[in-house]
Amino acid sequence: MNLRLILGDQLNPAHPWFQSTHADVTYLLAEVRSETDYVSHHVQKVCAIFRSMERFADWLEGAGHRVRYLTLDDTAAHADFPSLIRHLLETDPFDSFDYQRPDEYRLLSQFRALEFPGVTVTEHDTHHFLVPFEELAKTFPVDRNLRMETFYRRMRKQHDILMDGNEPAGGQWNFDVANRSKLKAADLDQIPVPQAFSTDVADILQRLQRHDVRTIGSIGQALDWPTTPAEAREQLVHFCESALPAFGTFQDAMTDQHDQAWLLFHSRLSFAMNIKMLHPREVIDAAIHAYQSRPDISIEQVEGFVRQILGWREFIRGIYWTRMPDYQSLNALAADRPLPDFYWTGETRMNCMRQAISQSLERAYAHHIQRLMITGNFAMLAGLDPDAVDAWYLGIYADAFEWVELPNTRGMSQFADGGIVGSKAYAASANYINKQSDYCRSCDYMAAGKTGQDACPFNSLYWDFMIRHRESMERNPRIGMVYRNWDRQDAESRDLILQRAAWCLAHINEL
Ligand code: FAD
Ligand code: DLZ
Ligand code: SF4
Repeated sequence: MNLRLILGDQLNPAHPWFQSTHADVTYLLAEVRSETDYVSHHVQKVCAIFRSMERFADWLEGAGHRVRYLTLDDTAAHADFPSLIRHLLETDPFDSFDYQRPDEYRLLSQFRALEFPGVTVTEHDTHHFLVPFEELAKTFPVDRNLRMETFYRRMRKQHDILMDGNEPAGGQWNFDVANRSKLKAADLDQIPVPQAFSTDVADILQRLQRHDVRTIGSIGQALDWPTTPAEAREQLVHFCESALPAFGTFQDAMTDQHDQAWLLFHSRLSFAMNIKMLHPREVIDAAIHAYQSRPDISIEQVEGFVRQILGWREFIRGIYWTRMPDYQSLNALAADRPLPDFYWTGETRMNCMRQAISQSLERAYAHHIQRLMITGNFAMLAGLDPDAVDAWYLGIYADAFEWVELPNTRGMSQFADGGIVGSKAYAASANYINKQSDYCRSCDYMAAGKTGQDACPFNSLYWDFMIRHRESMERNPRIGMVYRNWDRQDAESRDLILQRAAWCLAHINEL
């Protein structure tokens, strides 16, 4: 008898395990406290994972497999997977235990240490990523400075994606410069209505309450996330039809002037991909098919989208697995300030932060530029402790799993890895936020102000950050110019800016 574990982010119906049925194999899906508790998750994330697990179990059963689904009620006596699995192996006549390789260092270490007398333990691949696990060490050597762009071009060639023979389709590898438009009033009409879902999760909410599971954020009447591969595919089709035609153009734009400002032209497919309901290659192929069959989708749009999945997503995973476990404690900028309360409430006078945090609490979602240039940028400028920042990002987003959250947060956004993911810190003042959004127009603070109580905190904090880290940052030729601008200002102005920053840091919860 063989017991096979399927984790909450391993719901891949195309996995080789499920291609034939075996009477001696039992599939196990289990709600377990170690997973609900390793961080405070958003309530929508837990509900979306549990409902997707249940529906996956139903599908497996319908396809003729033997399945055990254990809820929190059934697993209450077991704190984690090793304890639960030991119990199951002792109470039923299983002689082998199989698992798919977890996408997280913590669980992988736990599973590789499992030993049960008389039971064979076997690890299997998840068959989900485009770079095979065994090739990660060769593809992402630890002794080399890696850049996403180089990796991405190699992936395009290797998988023959958006290629004209040996040349990139459209004559350019990267249309990033075409992806920076601000939304003008006339563009707001183009923002599509997102695909919505409304799954009843009242029973799960009751279960979470019964077991005192601590969650963050809110949930409306029903769950607005896909919970089956069919629903995820609906979301993909809807995205290609309605948002892909402008995805690249407005990839970095932000607004608070529209009902769908929280999503704009983004796909919200990360959750479905990360729990493996949807294969990244299927998403890439669907976008390219739409581009090839529809004249209103230009290469700039589709390339921008493909780059995120074929490039960034795979690159980030490679960094995670080749740099862990050291990576999780890197703190190159020695940041140590606690997270201000407004990260948990959204209650701040800074409009950009209020919008990004409130929608995250309300929807378990923020789009990339909000995560990077608003909440992430503020955290880095203010010197917030990267452990606290990681825990926030890992908990609040429905798509957050450590392999993808950690290098994005600690690396790309906080520069705590000292430049492994990106070549420079994404530090920005109000100037950038004002250029990419209309947040500043309805903010209590003055985007142009650097000193005094009304001045935008991002401005003085930006300079304070740059001065705090001058020695290391100035070595980067892409940043040297910034210091020449600073040095040109008179001493009194510089002093006032740093005083304003000191006030902001001392009164951070009042901002
Ligand atoms: P779209 O804008 O529609 O992009 C399409 C897809 O590209 C995404 O679904 C995603 O799979 C992929 N993608 C885009 N950017 C990245 C990236 N930088 N890394 C990996 N994949 C990417 N993404 C997660 O999936 N989980 C996380 O926990 C996560 N944490 C992040 C934390 C920070 C601080 C930052 C700056 C980014 C983080 N990202 C994370 C990356 C990115 O912000 C999200 O993938 C994206 O916002 C998800 O929304 P979407 O599906 O609408 O993406
Ligand atoms: C995130 C999550 C949560 C909240 N709960 C469960 C669970 O009860 N059972 C389960 O199998 N998986 C859950 N997950 C997803 C796991 O935490 C995820 O598989 C690991 O973090 C590896 O990526
Ligand atoms: Fe954010 Fe500053 Fe603009 Fe206000 S003025 S929205 S705080 S960048």
